[in-house]
Amino acid sequence: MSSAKSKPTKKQTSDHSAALSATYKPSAEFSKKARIGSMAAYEKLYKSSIEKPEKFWGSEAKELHWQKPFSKVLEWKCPDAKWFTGGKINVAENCVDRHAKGPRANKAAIIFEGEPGDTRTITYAQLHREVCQFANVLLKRGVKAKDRVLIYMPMIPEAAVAMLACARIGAVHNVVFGGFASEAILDRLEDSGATAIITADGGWRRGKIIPLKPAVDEALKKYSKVKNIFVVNRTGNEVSMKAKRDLWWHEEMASASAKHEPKGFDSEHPLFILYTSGSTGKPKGILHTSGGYLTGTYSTCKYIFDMRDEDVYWCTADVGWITGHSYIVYGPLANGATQVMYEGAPNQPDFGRFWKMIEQHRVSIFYTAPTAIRAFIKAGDEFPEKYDLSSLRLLGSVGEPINPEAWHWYHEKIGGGRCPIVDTWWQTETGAILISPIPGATSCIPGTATRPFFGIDAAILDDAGNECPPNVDGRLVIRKPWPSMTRTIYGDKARFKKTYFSDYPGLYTAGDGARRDKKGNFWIIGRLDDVLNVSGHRLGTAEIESALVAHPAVAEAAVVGRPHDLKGQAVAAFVTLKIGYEASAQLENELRNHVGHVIGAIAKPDDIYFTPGLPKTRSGKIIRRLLKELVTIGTISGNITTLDDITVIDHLKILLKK
Ligand code: 7RM
Repeated sequence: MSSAKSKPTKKQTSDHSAALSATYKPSAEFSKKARIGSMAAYEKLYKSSIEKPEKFWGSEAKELHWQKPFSKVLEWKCPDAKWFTGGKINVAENCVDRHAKGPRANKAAIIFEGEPGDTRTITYAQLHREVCQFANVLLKRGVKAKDRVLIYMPMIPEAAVAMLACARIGAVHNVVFGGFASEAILDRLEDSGATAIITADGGWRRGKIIPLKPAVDEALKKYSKVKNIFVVNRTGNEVSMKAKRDLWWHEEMASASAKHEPKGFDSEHPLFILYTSGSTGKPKGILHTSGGYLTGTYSTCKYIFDMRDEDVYWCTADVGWITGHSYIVYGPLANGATQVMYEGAPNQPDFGRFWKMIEQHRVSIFYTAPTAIRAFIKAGDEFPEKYDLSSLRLLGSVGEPINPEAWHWYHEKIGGGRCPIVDTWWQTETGAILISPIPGATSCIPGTATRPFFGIDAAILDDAGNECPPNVDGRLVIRKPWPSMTRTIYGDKARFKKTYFSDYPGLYTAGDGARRDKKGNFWIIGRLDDVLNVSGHRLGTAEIESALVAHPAVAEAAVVGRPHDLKGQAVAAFVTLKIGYEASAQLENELRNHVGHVIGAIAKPDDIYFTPGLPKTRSGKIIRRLLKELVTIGTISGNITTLDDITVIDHLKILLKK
């Protein structure tokens, strides 16, 4: 197997930092089989895709099934994009019928594993049947094209069936993450004007039933437009069913026909709304449409995950996030992939669960988040070491910059040193991955998402709108429209224009800080509100965090700025330690010096707080805003409804009083 290992170009020495910045070229074996097998091939296609984006995207779109071919690839009048105009497409037909009616009919589409250990394999033919049936259920109950349908479900195949059935009849789904409370449901119902809800009695999480239906009932006390609630029987816990309004999924399905002809919708027909937090105010309803979104997710899956019929793909995200929409439902199914879907927690019954599932289902492509990787590092190497992970050939990362320490652990302990890691940068708004290695071509360097995807014209600009020279921080922008870009903030075009298209005329601003190195690799620093300015030096909180996490004692770290008389801002670090390490003044000092050593004295944290946990959103993003409030005003004034564990805040308040 050693010939297949991707080798660091720098000699692996005892020098820790040299190993951390090594470059990993894909193995010859991997490149040979890949669609894009060399950097020269990437450069060539990238160049032509940027010179003629409409040609590239047009030919990608043509790999999908159009009921009526499009006459024009793009109509762009900033901020309004129309892709594949004149074309009629049915998204569900592309994700399901196309495969169900061909040689993939009896291929597994979804290999489901419930947290208690129950498993179910759904072939494309079976998926087709279920999607058609549920489409008929929705139609029978009066759901029409463009109606909004709220989906609040656990990670079970019915969630994908529900989304696809909406897409099939042209209804607009709004998936609300199952971890959100009734208030979040109510906000979204009101903003979207939804008239139907699809939910379940509950789902399994950490060995317990998490009820879902009661939160829906609670929200509906203050919202009256919902005509029907469809309820999947997953956990068997008792739920109250309101006569006529509330319907059991299995009862509705039992009498529904499996015959449904998919109608073609305009390419710009709305597909879904997904709410995402902005820097201020209420969540934004990011709207995505049909033909362009499907083209983007299809094409990125094909090139970035290099998906093959023989692959078993697993993305550990929840369907409640954009990653679940694009890289569980639409992208992989449009590619006819076989994928694993898992209901529960990564540590149920212990931190070996994921690795056991990879062994059992022979997973070959695995896509997860840095926050999960750090939790696994903290739990200990003995978990992955117990299992055979040799089926893996490609790893992916998403959601935040991956710190080199986590990258190396992922590469060695999970990838066995042989799997490329695609560090994929994108956003709810971008719909699909925009910056990422192409695994058979790009040399991976821990910490960089490397180069833009085909057709993506990414750049880094200074405040005046000039392109930053290499290694100088600026704002990440996308200069040309791309098919899977969001079309609006639902019901608020003005906010859409202001948030994304007003910093620089005609360009999309991502809200992330980034820099490019001399080779053209993009290093994402983080949200611009997370950038510190210490004595005139710009520092990414992620950089300091990465340095802290590289210390053997540190499991996870979050860094924020606080006002400082002399420096402008001082660095405050919140640190959780790995098991076996204890907080002490000595360790505090050691960490300070460590950061000074890795980045420079300027980045040494002024304050270090040792804490058992960090405030996170339910998708695992650290909420630095709360930490920032704590260190600046000593308390929390803002909204904490997105917080996963409220007790963390109480603990931090006590810590800061000391
Ligand atoms: C897919 C997703 C978007 C924000 C984005 C970044 C951060 C995501 C990476 C990343 C560095 C990455 N959508 N982000 N991926 N930063 N490297 N590979 O997470 O809408 O929920 O978040 O996440 O700050 O702007 S999202």
